[in-house]
Amino acid sequence: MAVDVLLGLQWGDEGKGKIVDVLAPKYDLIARFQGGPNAGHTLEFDGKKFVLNTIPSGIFEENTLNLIGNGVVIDPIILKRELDNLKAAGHDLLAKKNLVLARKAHLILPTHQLLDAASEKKMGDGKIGSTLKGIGPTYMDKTGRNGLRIGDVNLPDFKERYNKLVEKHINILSHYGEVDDFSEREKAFFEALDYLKQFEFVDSEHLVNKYIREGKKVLAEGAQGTLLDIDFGSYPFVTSSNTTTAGACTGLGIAPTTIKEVFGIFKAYCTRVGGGPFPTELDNEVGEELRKIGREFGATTGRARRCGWIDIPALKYAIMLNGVTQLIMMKADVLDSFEKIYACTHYKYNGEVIDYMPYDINSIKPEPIFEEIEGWNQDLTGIRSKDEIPAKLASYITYLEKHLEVPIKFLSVGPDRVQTLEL
Ligand code: 2SA
Ligand code: MG
Repeated sequence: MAVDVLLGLQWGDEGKGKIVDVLAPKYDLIARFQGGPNAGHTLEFDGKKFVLNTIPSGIFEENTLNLIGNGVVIDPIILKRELDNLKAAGHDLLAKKNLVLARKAHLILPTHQLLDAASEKKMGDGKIGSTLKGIGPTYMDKTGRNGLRIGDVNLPDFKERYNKLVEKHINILSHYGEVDDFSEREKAFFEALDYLKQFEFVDSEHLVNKYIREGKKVLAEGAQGTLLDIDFGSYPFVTSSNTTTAGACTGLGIAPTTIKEVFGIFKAYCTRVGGGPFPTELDNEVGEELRKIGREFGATTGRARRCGWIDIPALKYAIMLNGVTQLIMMKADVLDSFEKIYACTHYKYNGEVIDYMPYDINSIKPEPIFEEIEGWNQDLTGIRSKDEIPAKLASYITYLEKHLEVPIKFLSVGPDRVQTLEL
């Protein structure tokens, strides 16, 4: 058993990128297993900040290989841009040879993006609030068995396959209305593909299992969060992939029995970006303050994230679905200035008090029941060891562990690598 999984337990943006970067030295391989450039993984160290979309967060570590797994959807234009930006900052991954791509990863075409935009426009108020990166339409073509995979670029009839798929897309788009010109983007798409061909394409299932056999350590890096999972999230306001531990199996080609630790990441409060239900949302000045202090803006789209208090029933649901063995609490420092903080322990729902996430949270809103908790009211950002944790924060941690029944093993008190405490 040599694979650990790291994923988000809320609606994304829990800080997965930062923690992968911190843990990377312990691993030989870091593998992204689902999602695509809808993700924005932010890493900060040595006064520098990087946002990664498709590229795994282990690239800054020497001796760690990074894999974009078969479950990921790749926009070649965005991936090339990420690689260009990294190169300009002194990290040339082509030279370092520390990034490989799964042949079976599906490609996001320029027309997938047009379809995403057209679908969102058509839905009006009921829209998903997608990142408009073409994620949904690409996974639709994958499950619809029409998709193109990055390994296909080396096939002699790639261009014909591409044209056939684009023709299908144009047909659909013309039902929505006018088809925007995408010739510039198409040109960039093929240029980017040519560039990406210089990287090694692998069969991720064989690569990862070889690592496992050789006793090497693998970390599977999730994107988005459990409550955005296509099966178990707040459907239809979800992303189009399995963001849960199960997704690591299908998104890399590994058996469930190879998985050892499951790191579940959550914020000391909660955020959501895009549409959909959010029981503990604070649509008021407190939410505004959390957004301001926590700098809660989309790492990819810049959209303001909705903010609210921590939701224990939702976290318990996520822990169950993923088989979480260790918890990691992020952004505790964002609560430094709050005299009182709140944790939702139950919902009032349909005239009843319940402690679980019900089936329908779209048409009937669960009303959160909060417990009040004394804030620690002190600056945590300079803390570097667990002995310096204030008593009130220590009791908040114990309180959460009691409810969640899983130990909190790491605590983050700021965006920098060094602001991470092992508990
Ligand atoms: P999509 O684009 O089809 O996956 O959108 C569907 C829903 O999933 C949400 N989603 C996200 N939520 C939080 N963070 C994400 N990544 C970026 C970030 C988002 C950004 O790190 O900040 O920059 O706005 C992410 N990706 C997808 C999305 O909001 C929809 O609700
Ligand atoms: Mg993010």
